[in-house]
Amino acid sequence: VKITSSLSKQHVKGKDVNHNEEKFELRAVDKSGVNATKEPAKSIIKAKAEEDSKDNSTVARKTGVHKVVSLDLTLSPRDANAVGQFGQPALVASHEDAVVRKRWNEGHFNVYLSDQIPVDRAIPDTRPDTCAQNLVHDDLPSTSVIFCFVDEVWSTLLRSVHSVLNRSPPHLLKEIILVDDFSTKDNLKAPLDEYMSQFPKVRIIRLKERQGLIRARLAGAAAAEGEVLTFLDSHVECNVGWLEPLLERVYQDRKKVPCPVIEVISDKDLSYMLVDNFQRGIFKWPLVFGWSALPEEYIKKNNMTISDPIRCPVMAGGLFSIDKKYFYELGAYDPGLDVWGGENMEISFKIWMCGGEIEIIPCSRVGHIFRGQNPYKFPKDRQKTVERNLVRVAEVWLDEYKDLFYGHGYHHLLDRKANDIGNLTEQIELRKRLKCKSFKWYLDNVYPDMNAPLVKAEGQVFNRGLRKCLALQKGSLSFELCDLSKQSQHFNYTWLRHIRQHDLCVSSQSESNGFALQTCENAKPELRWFHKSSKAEHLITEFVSRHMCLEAGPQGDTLHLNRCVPSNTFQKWQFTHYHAQ
Ligand code: LR7
Ligand code: MN
Repeated sequence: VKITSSLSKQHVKGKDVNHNEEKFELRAVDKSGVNATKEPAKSIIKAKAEEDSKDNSTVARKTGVHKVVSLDLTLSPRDANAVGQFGQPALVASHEDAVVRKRWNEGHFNVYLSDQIPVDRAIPDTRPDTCAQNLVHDDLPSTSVIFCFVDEVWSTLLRSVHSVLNRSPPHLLKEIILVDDFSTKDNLKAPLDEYMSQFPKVRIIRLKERQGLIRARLAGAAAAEGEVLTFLDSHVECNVGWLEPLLERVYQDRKKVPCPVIEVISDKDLSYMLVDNFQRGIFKWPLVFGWSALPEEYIKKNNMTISDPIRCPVMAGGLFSIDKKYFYELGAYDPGLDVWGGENMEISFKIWMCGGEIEIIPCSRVGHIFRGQNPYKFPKDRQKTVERNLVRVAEVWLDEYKDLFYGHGYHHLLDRKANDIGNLTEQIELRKRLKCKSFKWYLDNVYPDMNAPLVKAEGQVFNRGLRKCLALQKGSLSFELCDLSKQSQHFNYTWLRHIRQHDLCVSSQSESNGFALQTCENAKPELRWFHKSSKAEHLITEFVSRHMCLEAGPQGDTLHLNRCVPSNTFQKWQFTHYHAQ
């Protein structure tokens, strides 16, 4: 499987955002919230609190509320003619193409252009209309914002930091922690220290060797003093009013893990683009992150509006808030995960299976530059690094469903000798200690629209030439008249490509062109049979192992391997039920 990021880019709305200055200024006037207009608790909060109290997990607190603070500290005066101002697409003249291309690889986006855009540019307020009227509590917890970076582009790193400083209510922003994951660029050393020294809230932590984003986040979390941790990628722009809606959810229930809507900052023209509504994070096999719209019926059934929190089976990974104590109760991240990838699956499964919830909060919006490639080096092979991370996650969290992970192109990872995944004891212990629910529970309750059949096919194995079914009796295989009631005729064709009855698997023996029965073992390649099922052939196809086909003898007294001949019906097999191709 090639690991790509194609799925991970949010679908950008067909219609462009309103880059209208007027609208922007209109919103920006709404600074009243800074001094908290104390209005009675009503509407949204009340409705939500009632809804939440149904599960008894929320402590109802009686404090004041105010309208969400929609401030943007550097709003005026602003140079309306600056490049990229208000999130508009910025253009470079054609004679600059060469320099754009030359500097592209510094960050795998238009670095040349980014450097010309003000570090505190305005962006359009893309929240649904009702968001600015929402009420949040006066005594929200404070947060530490943690940015990890390795060789981040100067202008995008600064823009990320400024967007937090300018658009977060100061009393809620405990600090900004920049974790430098052993960058090599000179400007990220003394010049960055110097630049950030003008902001007392910004702290820089320097890692002494490259740790990867997962352990870098752990280092940031360990140093954090806020009650809530807020993780962000280092090439983002937080939008107006982004923070309070996140903290409000944590306040209502410390086991809620809210994520902002991640909008798209174009890698080419750096414009700020809206994404579709009702999007949630999902995964497909083999644990590939993606976005998918909530099912229409679900939206109707729950009377959802575009500003309601969206339950989210998995998070994208980079942008979320979490109660600091809760983060540690969950065992934080598996520190054995390297560099990049998989940690979003790990924390998502952990949160849901161990009693928490992940939500996307449409009233909180943060732009992110989606890049075609990672602009930094992986200490080891990228593909292998990500695969190893995913195997760790699969082995700890997926239970019997890990077969689906391996079965989607990762069979080779079952060979532990070739793939050292490190020690998992602590992670497995943690799951036990936290008494987390099963992966089946997660699928049934959190992601019911996920199709996850445990076997690819099951039932009788009918041979077309012989017109009889395979049977396993007294430890050996034979053919019998098909009889649905006989358990001896029931086999599974698994994701690991085993033809299996209980613990026994059909194995090919290349020397003798025969077969044998063996105890099923994941790592043995001789137990894997490639079985293509296609509707066109009425699901009757071959079992292929080592380029040879499983064949029944004409009298039904043998079962052997033979050269594959498409017209040979004694090589055609059919299971009763097929759950997946
Ligand atoms: O070794 C590293 N050390 C780091 O500090 C590698 C990366 N990093 C930093 C890096 O500088 C950046 O700030 O970690 C951050 C994330 O790395 P990216 O931007 O290269 O990741 P990404 O945006 O391609 O990938 C997404 O998936 C990752 C899986 O490990 C992380 O969870 C990222 O945080 C995550 N990004 C998002 O969720 C933003 C939305 C993208 C989507 C979908
Ligand atoms: Mn990123």
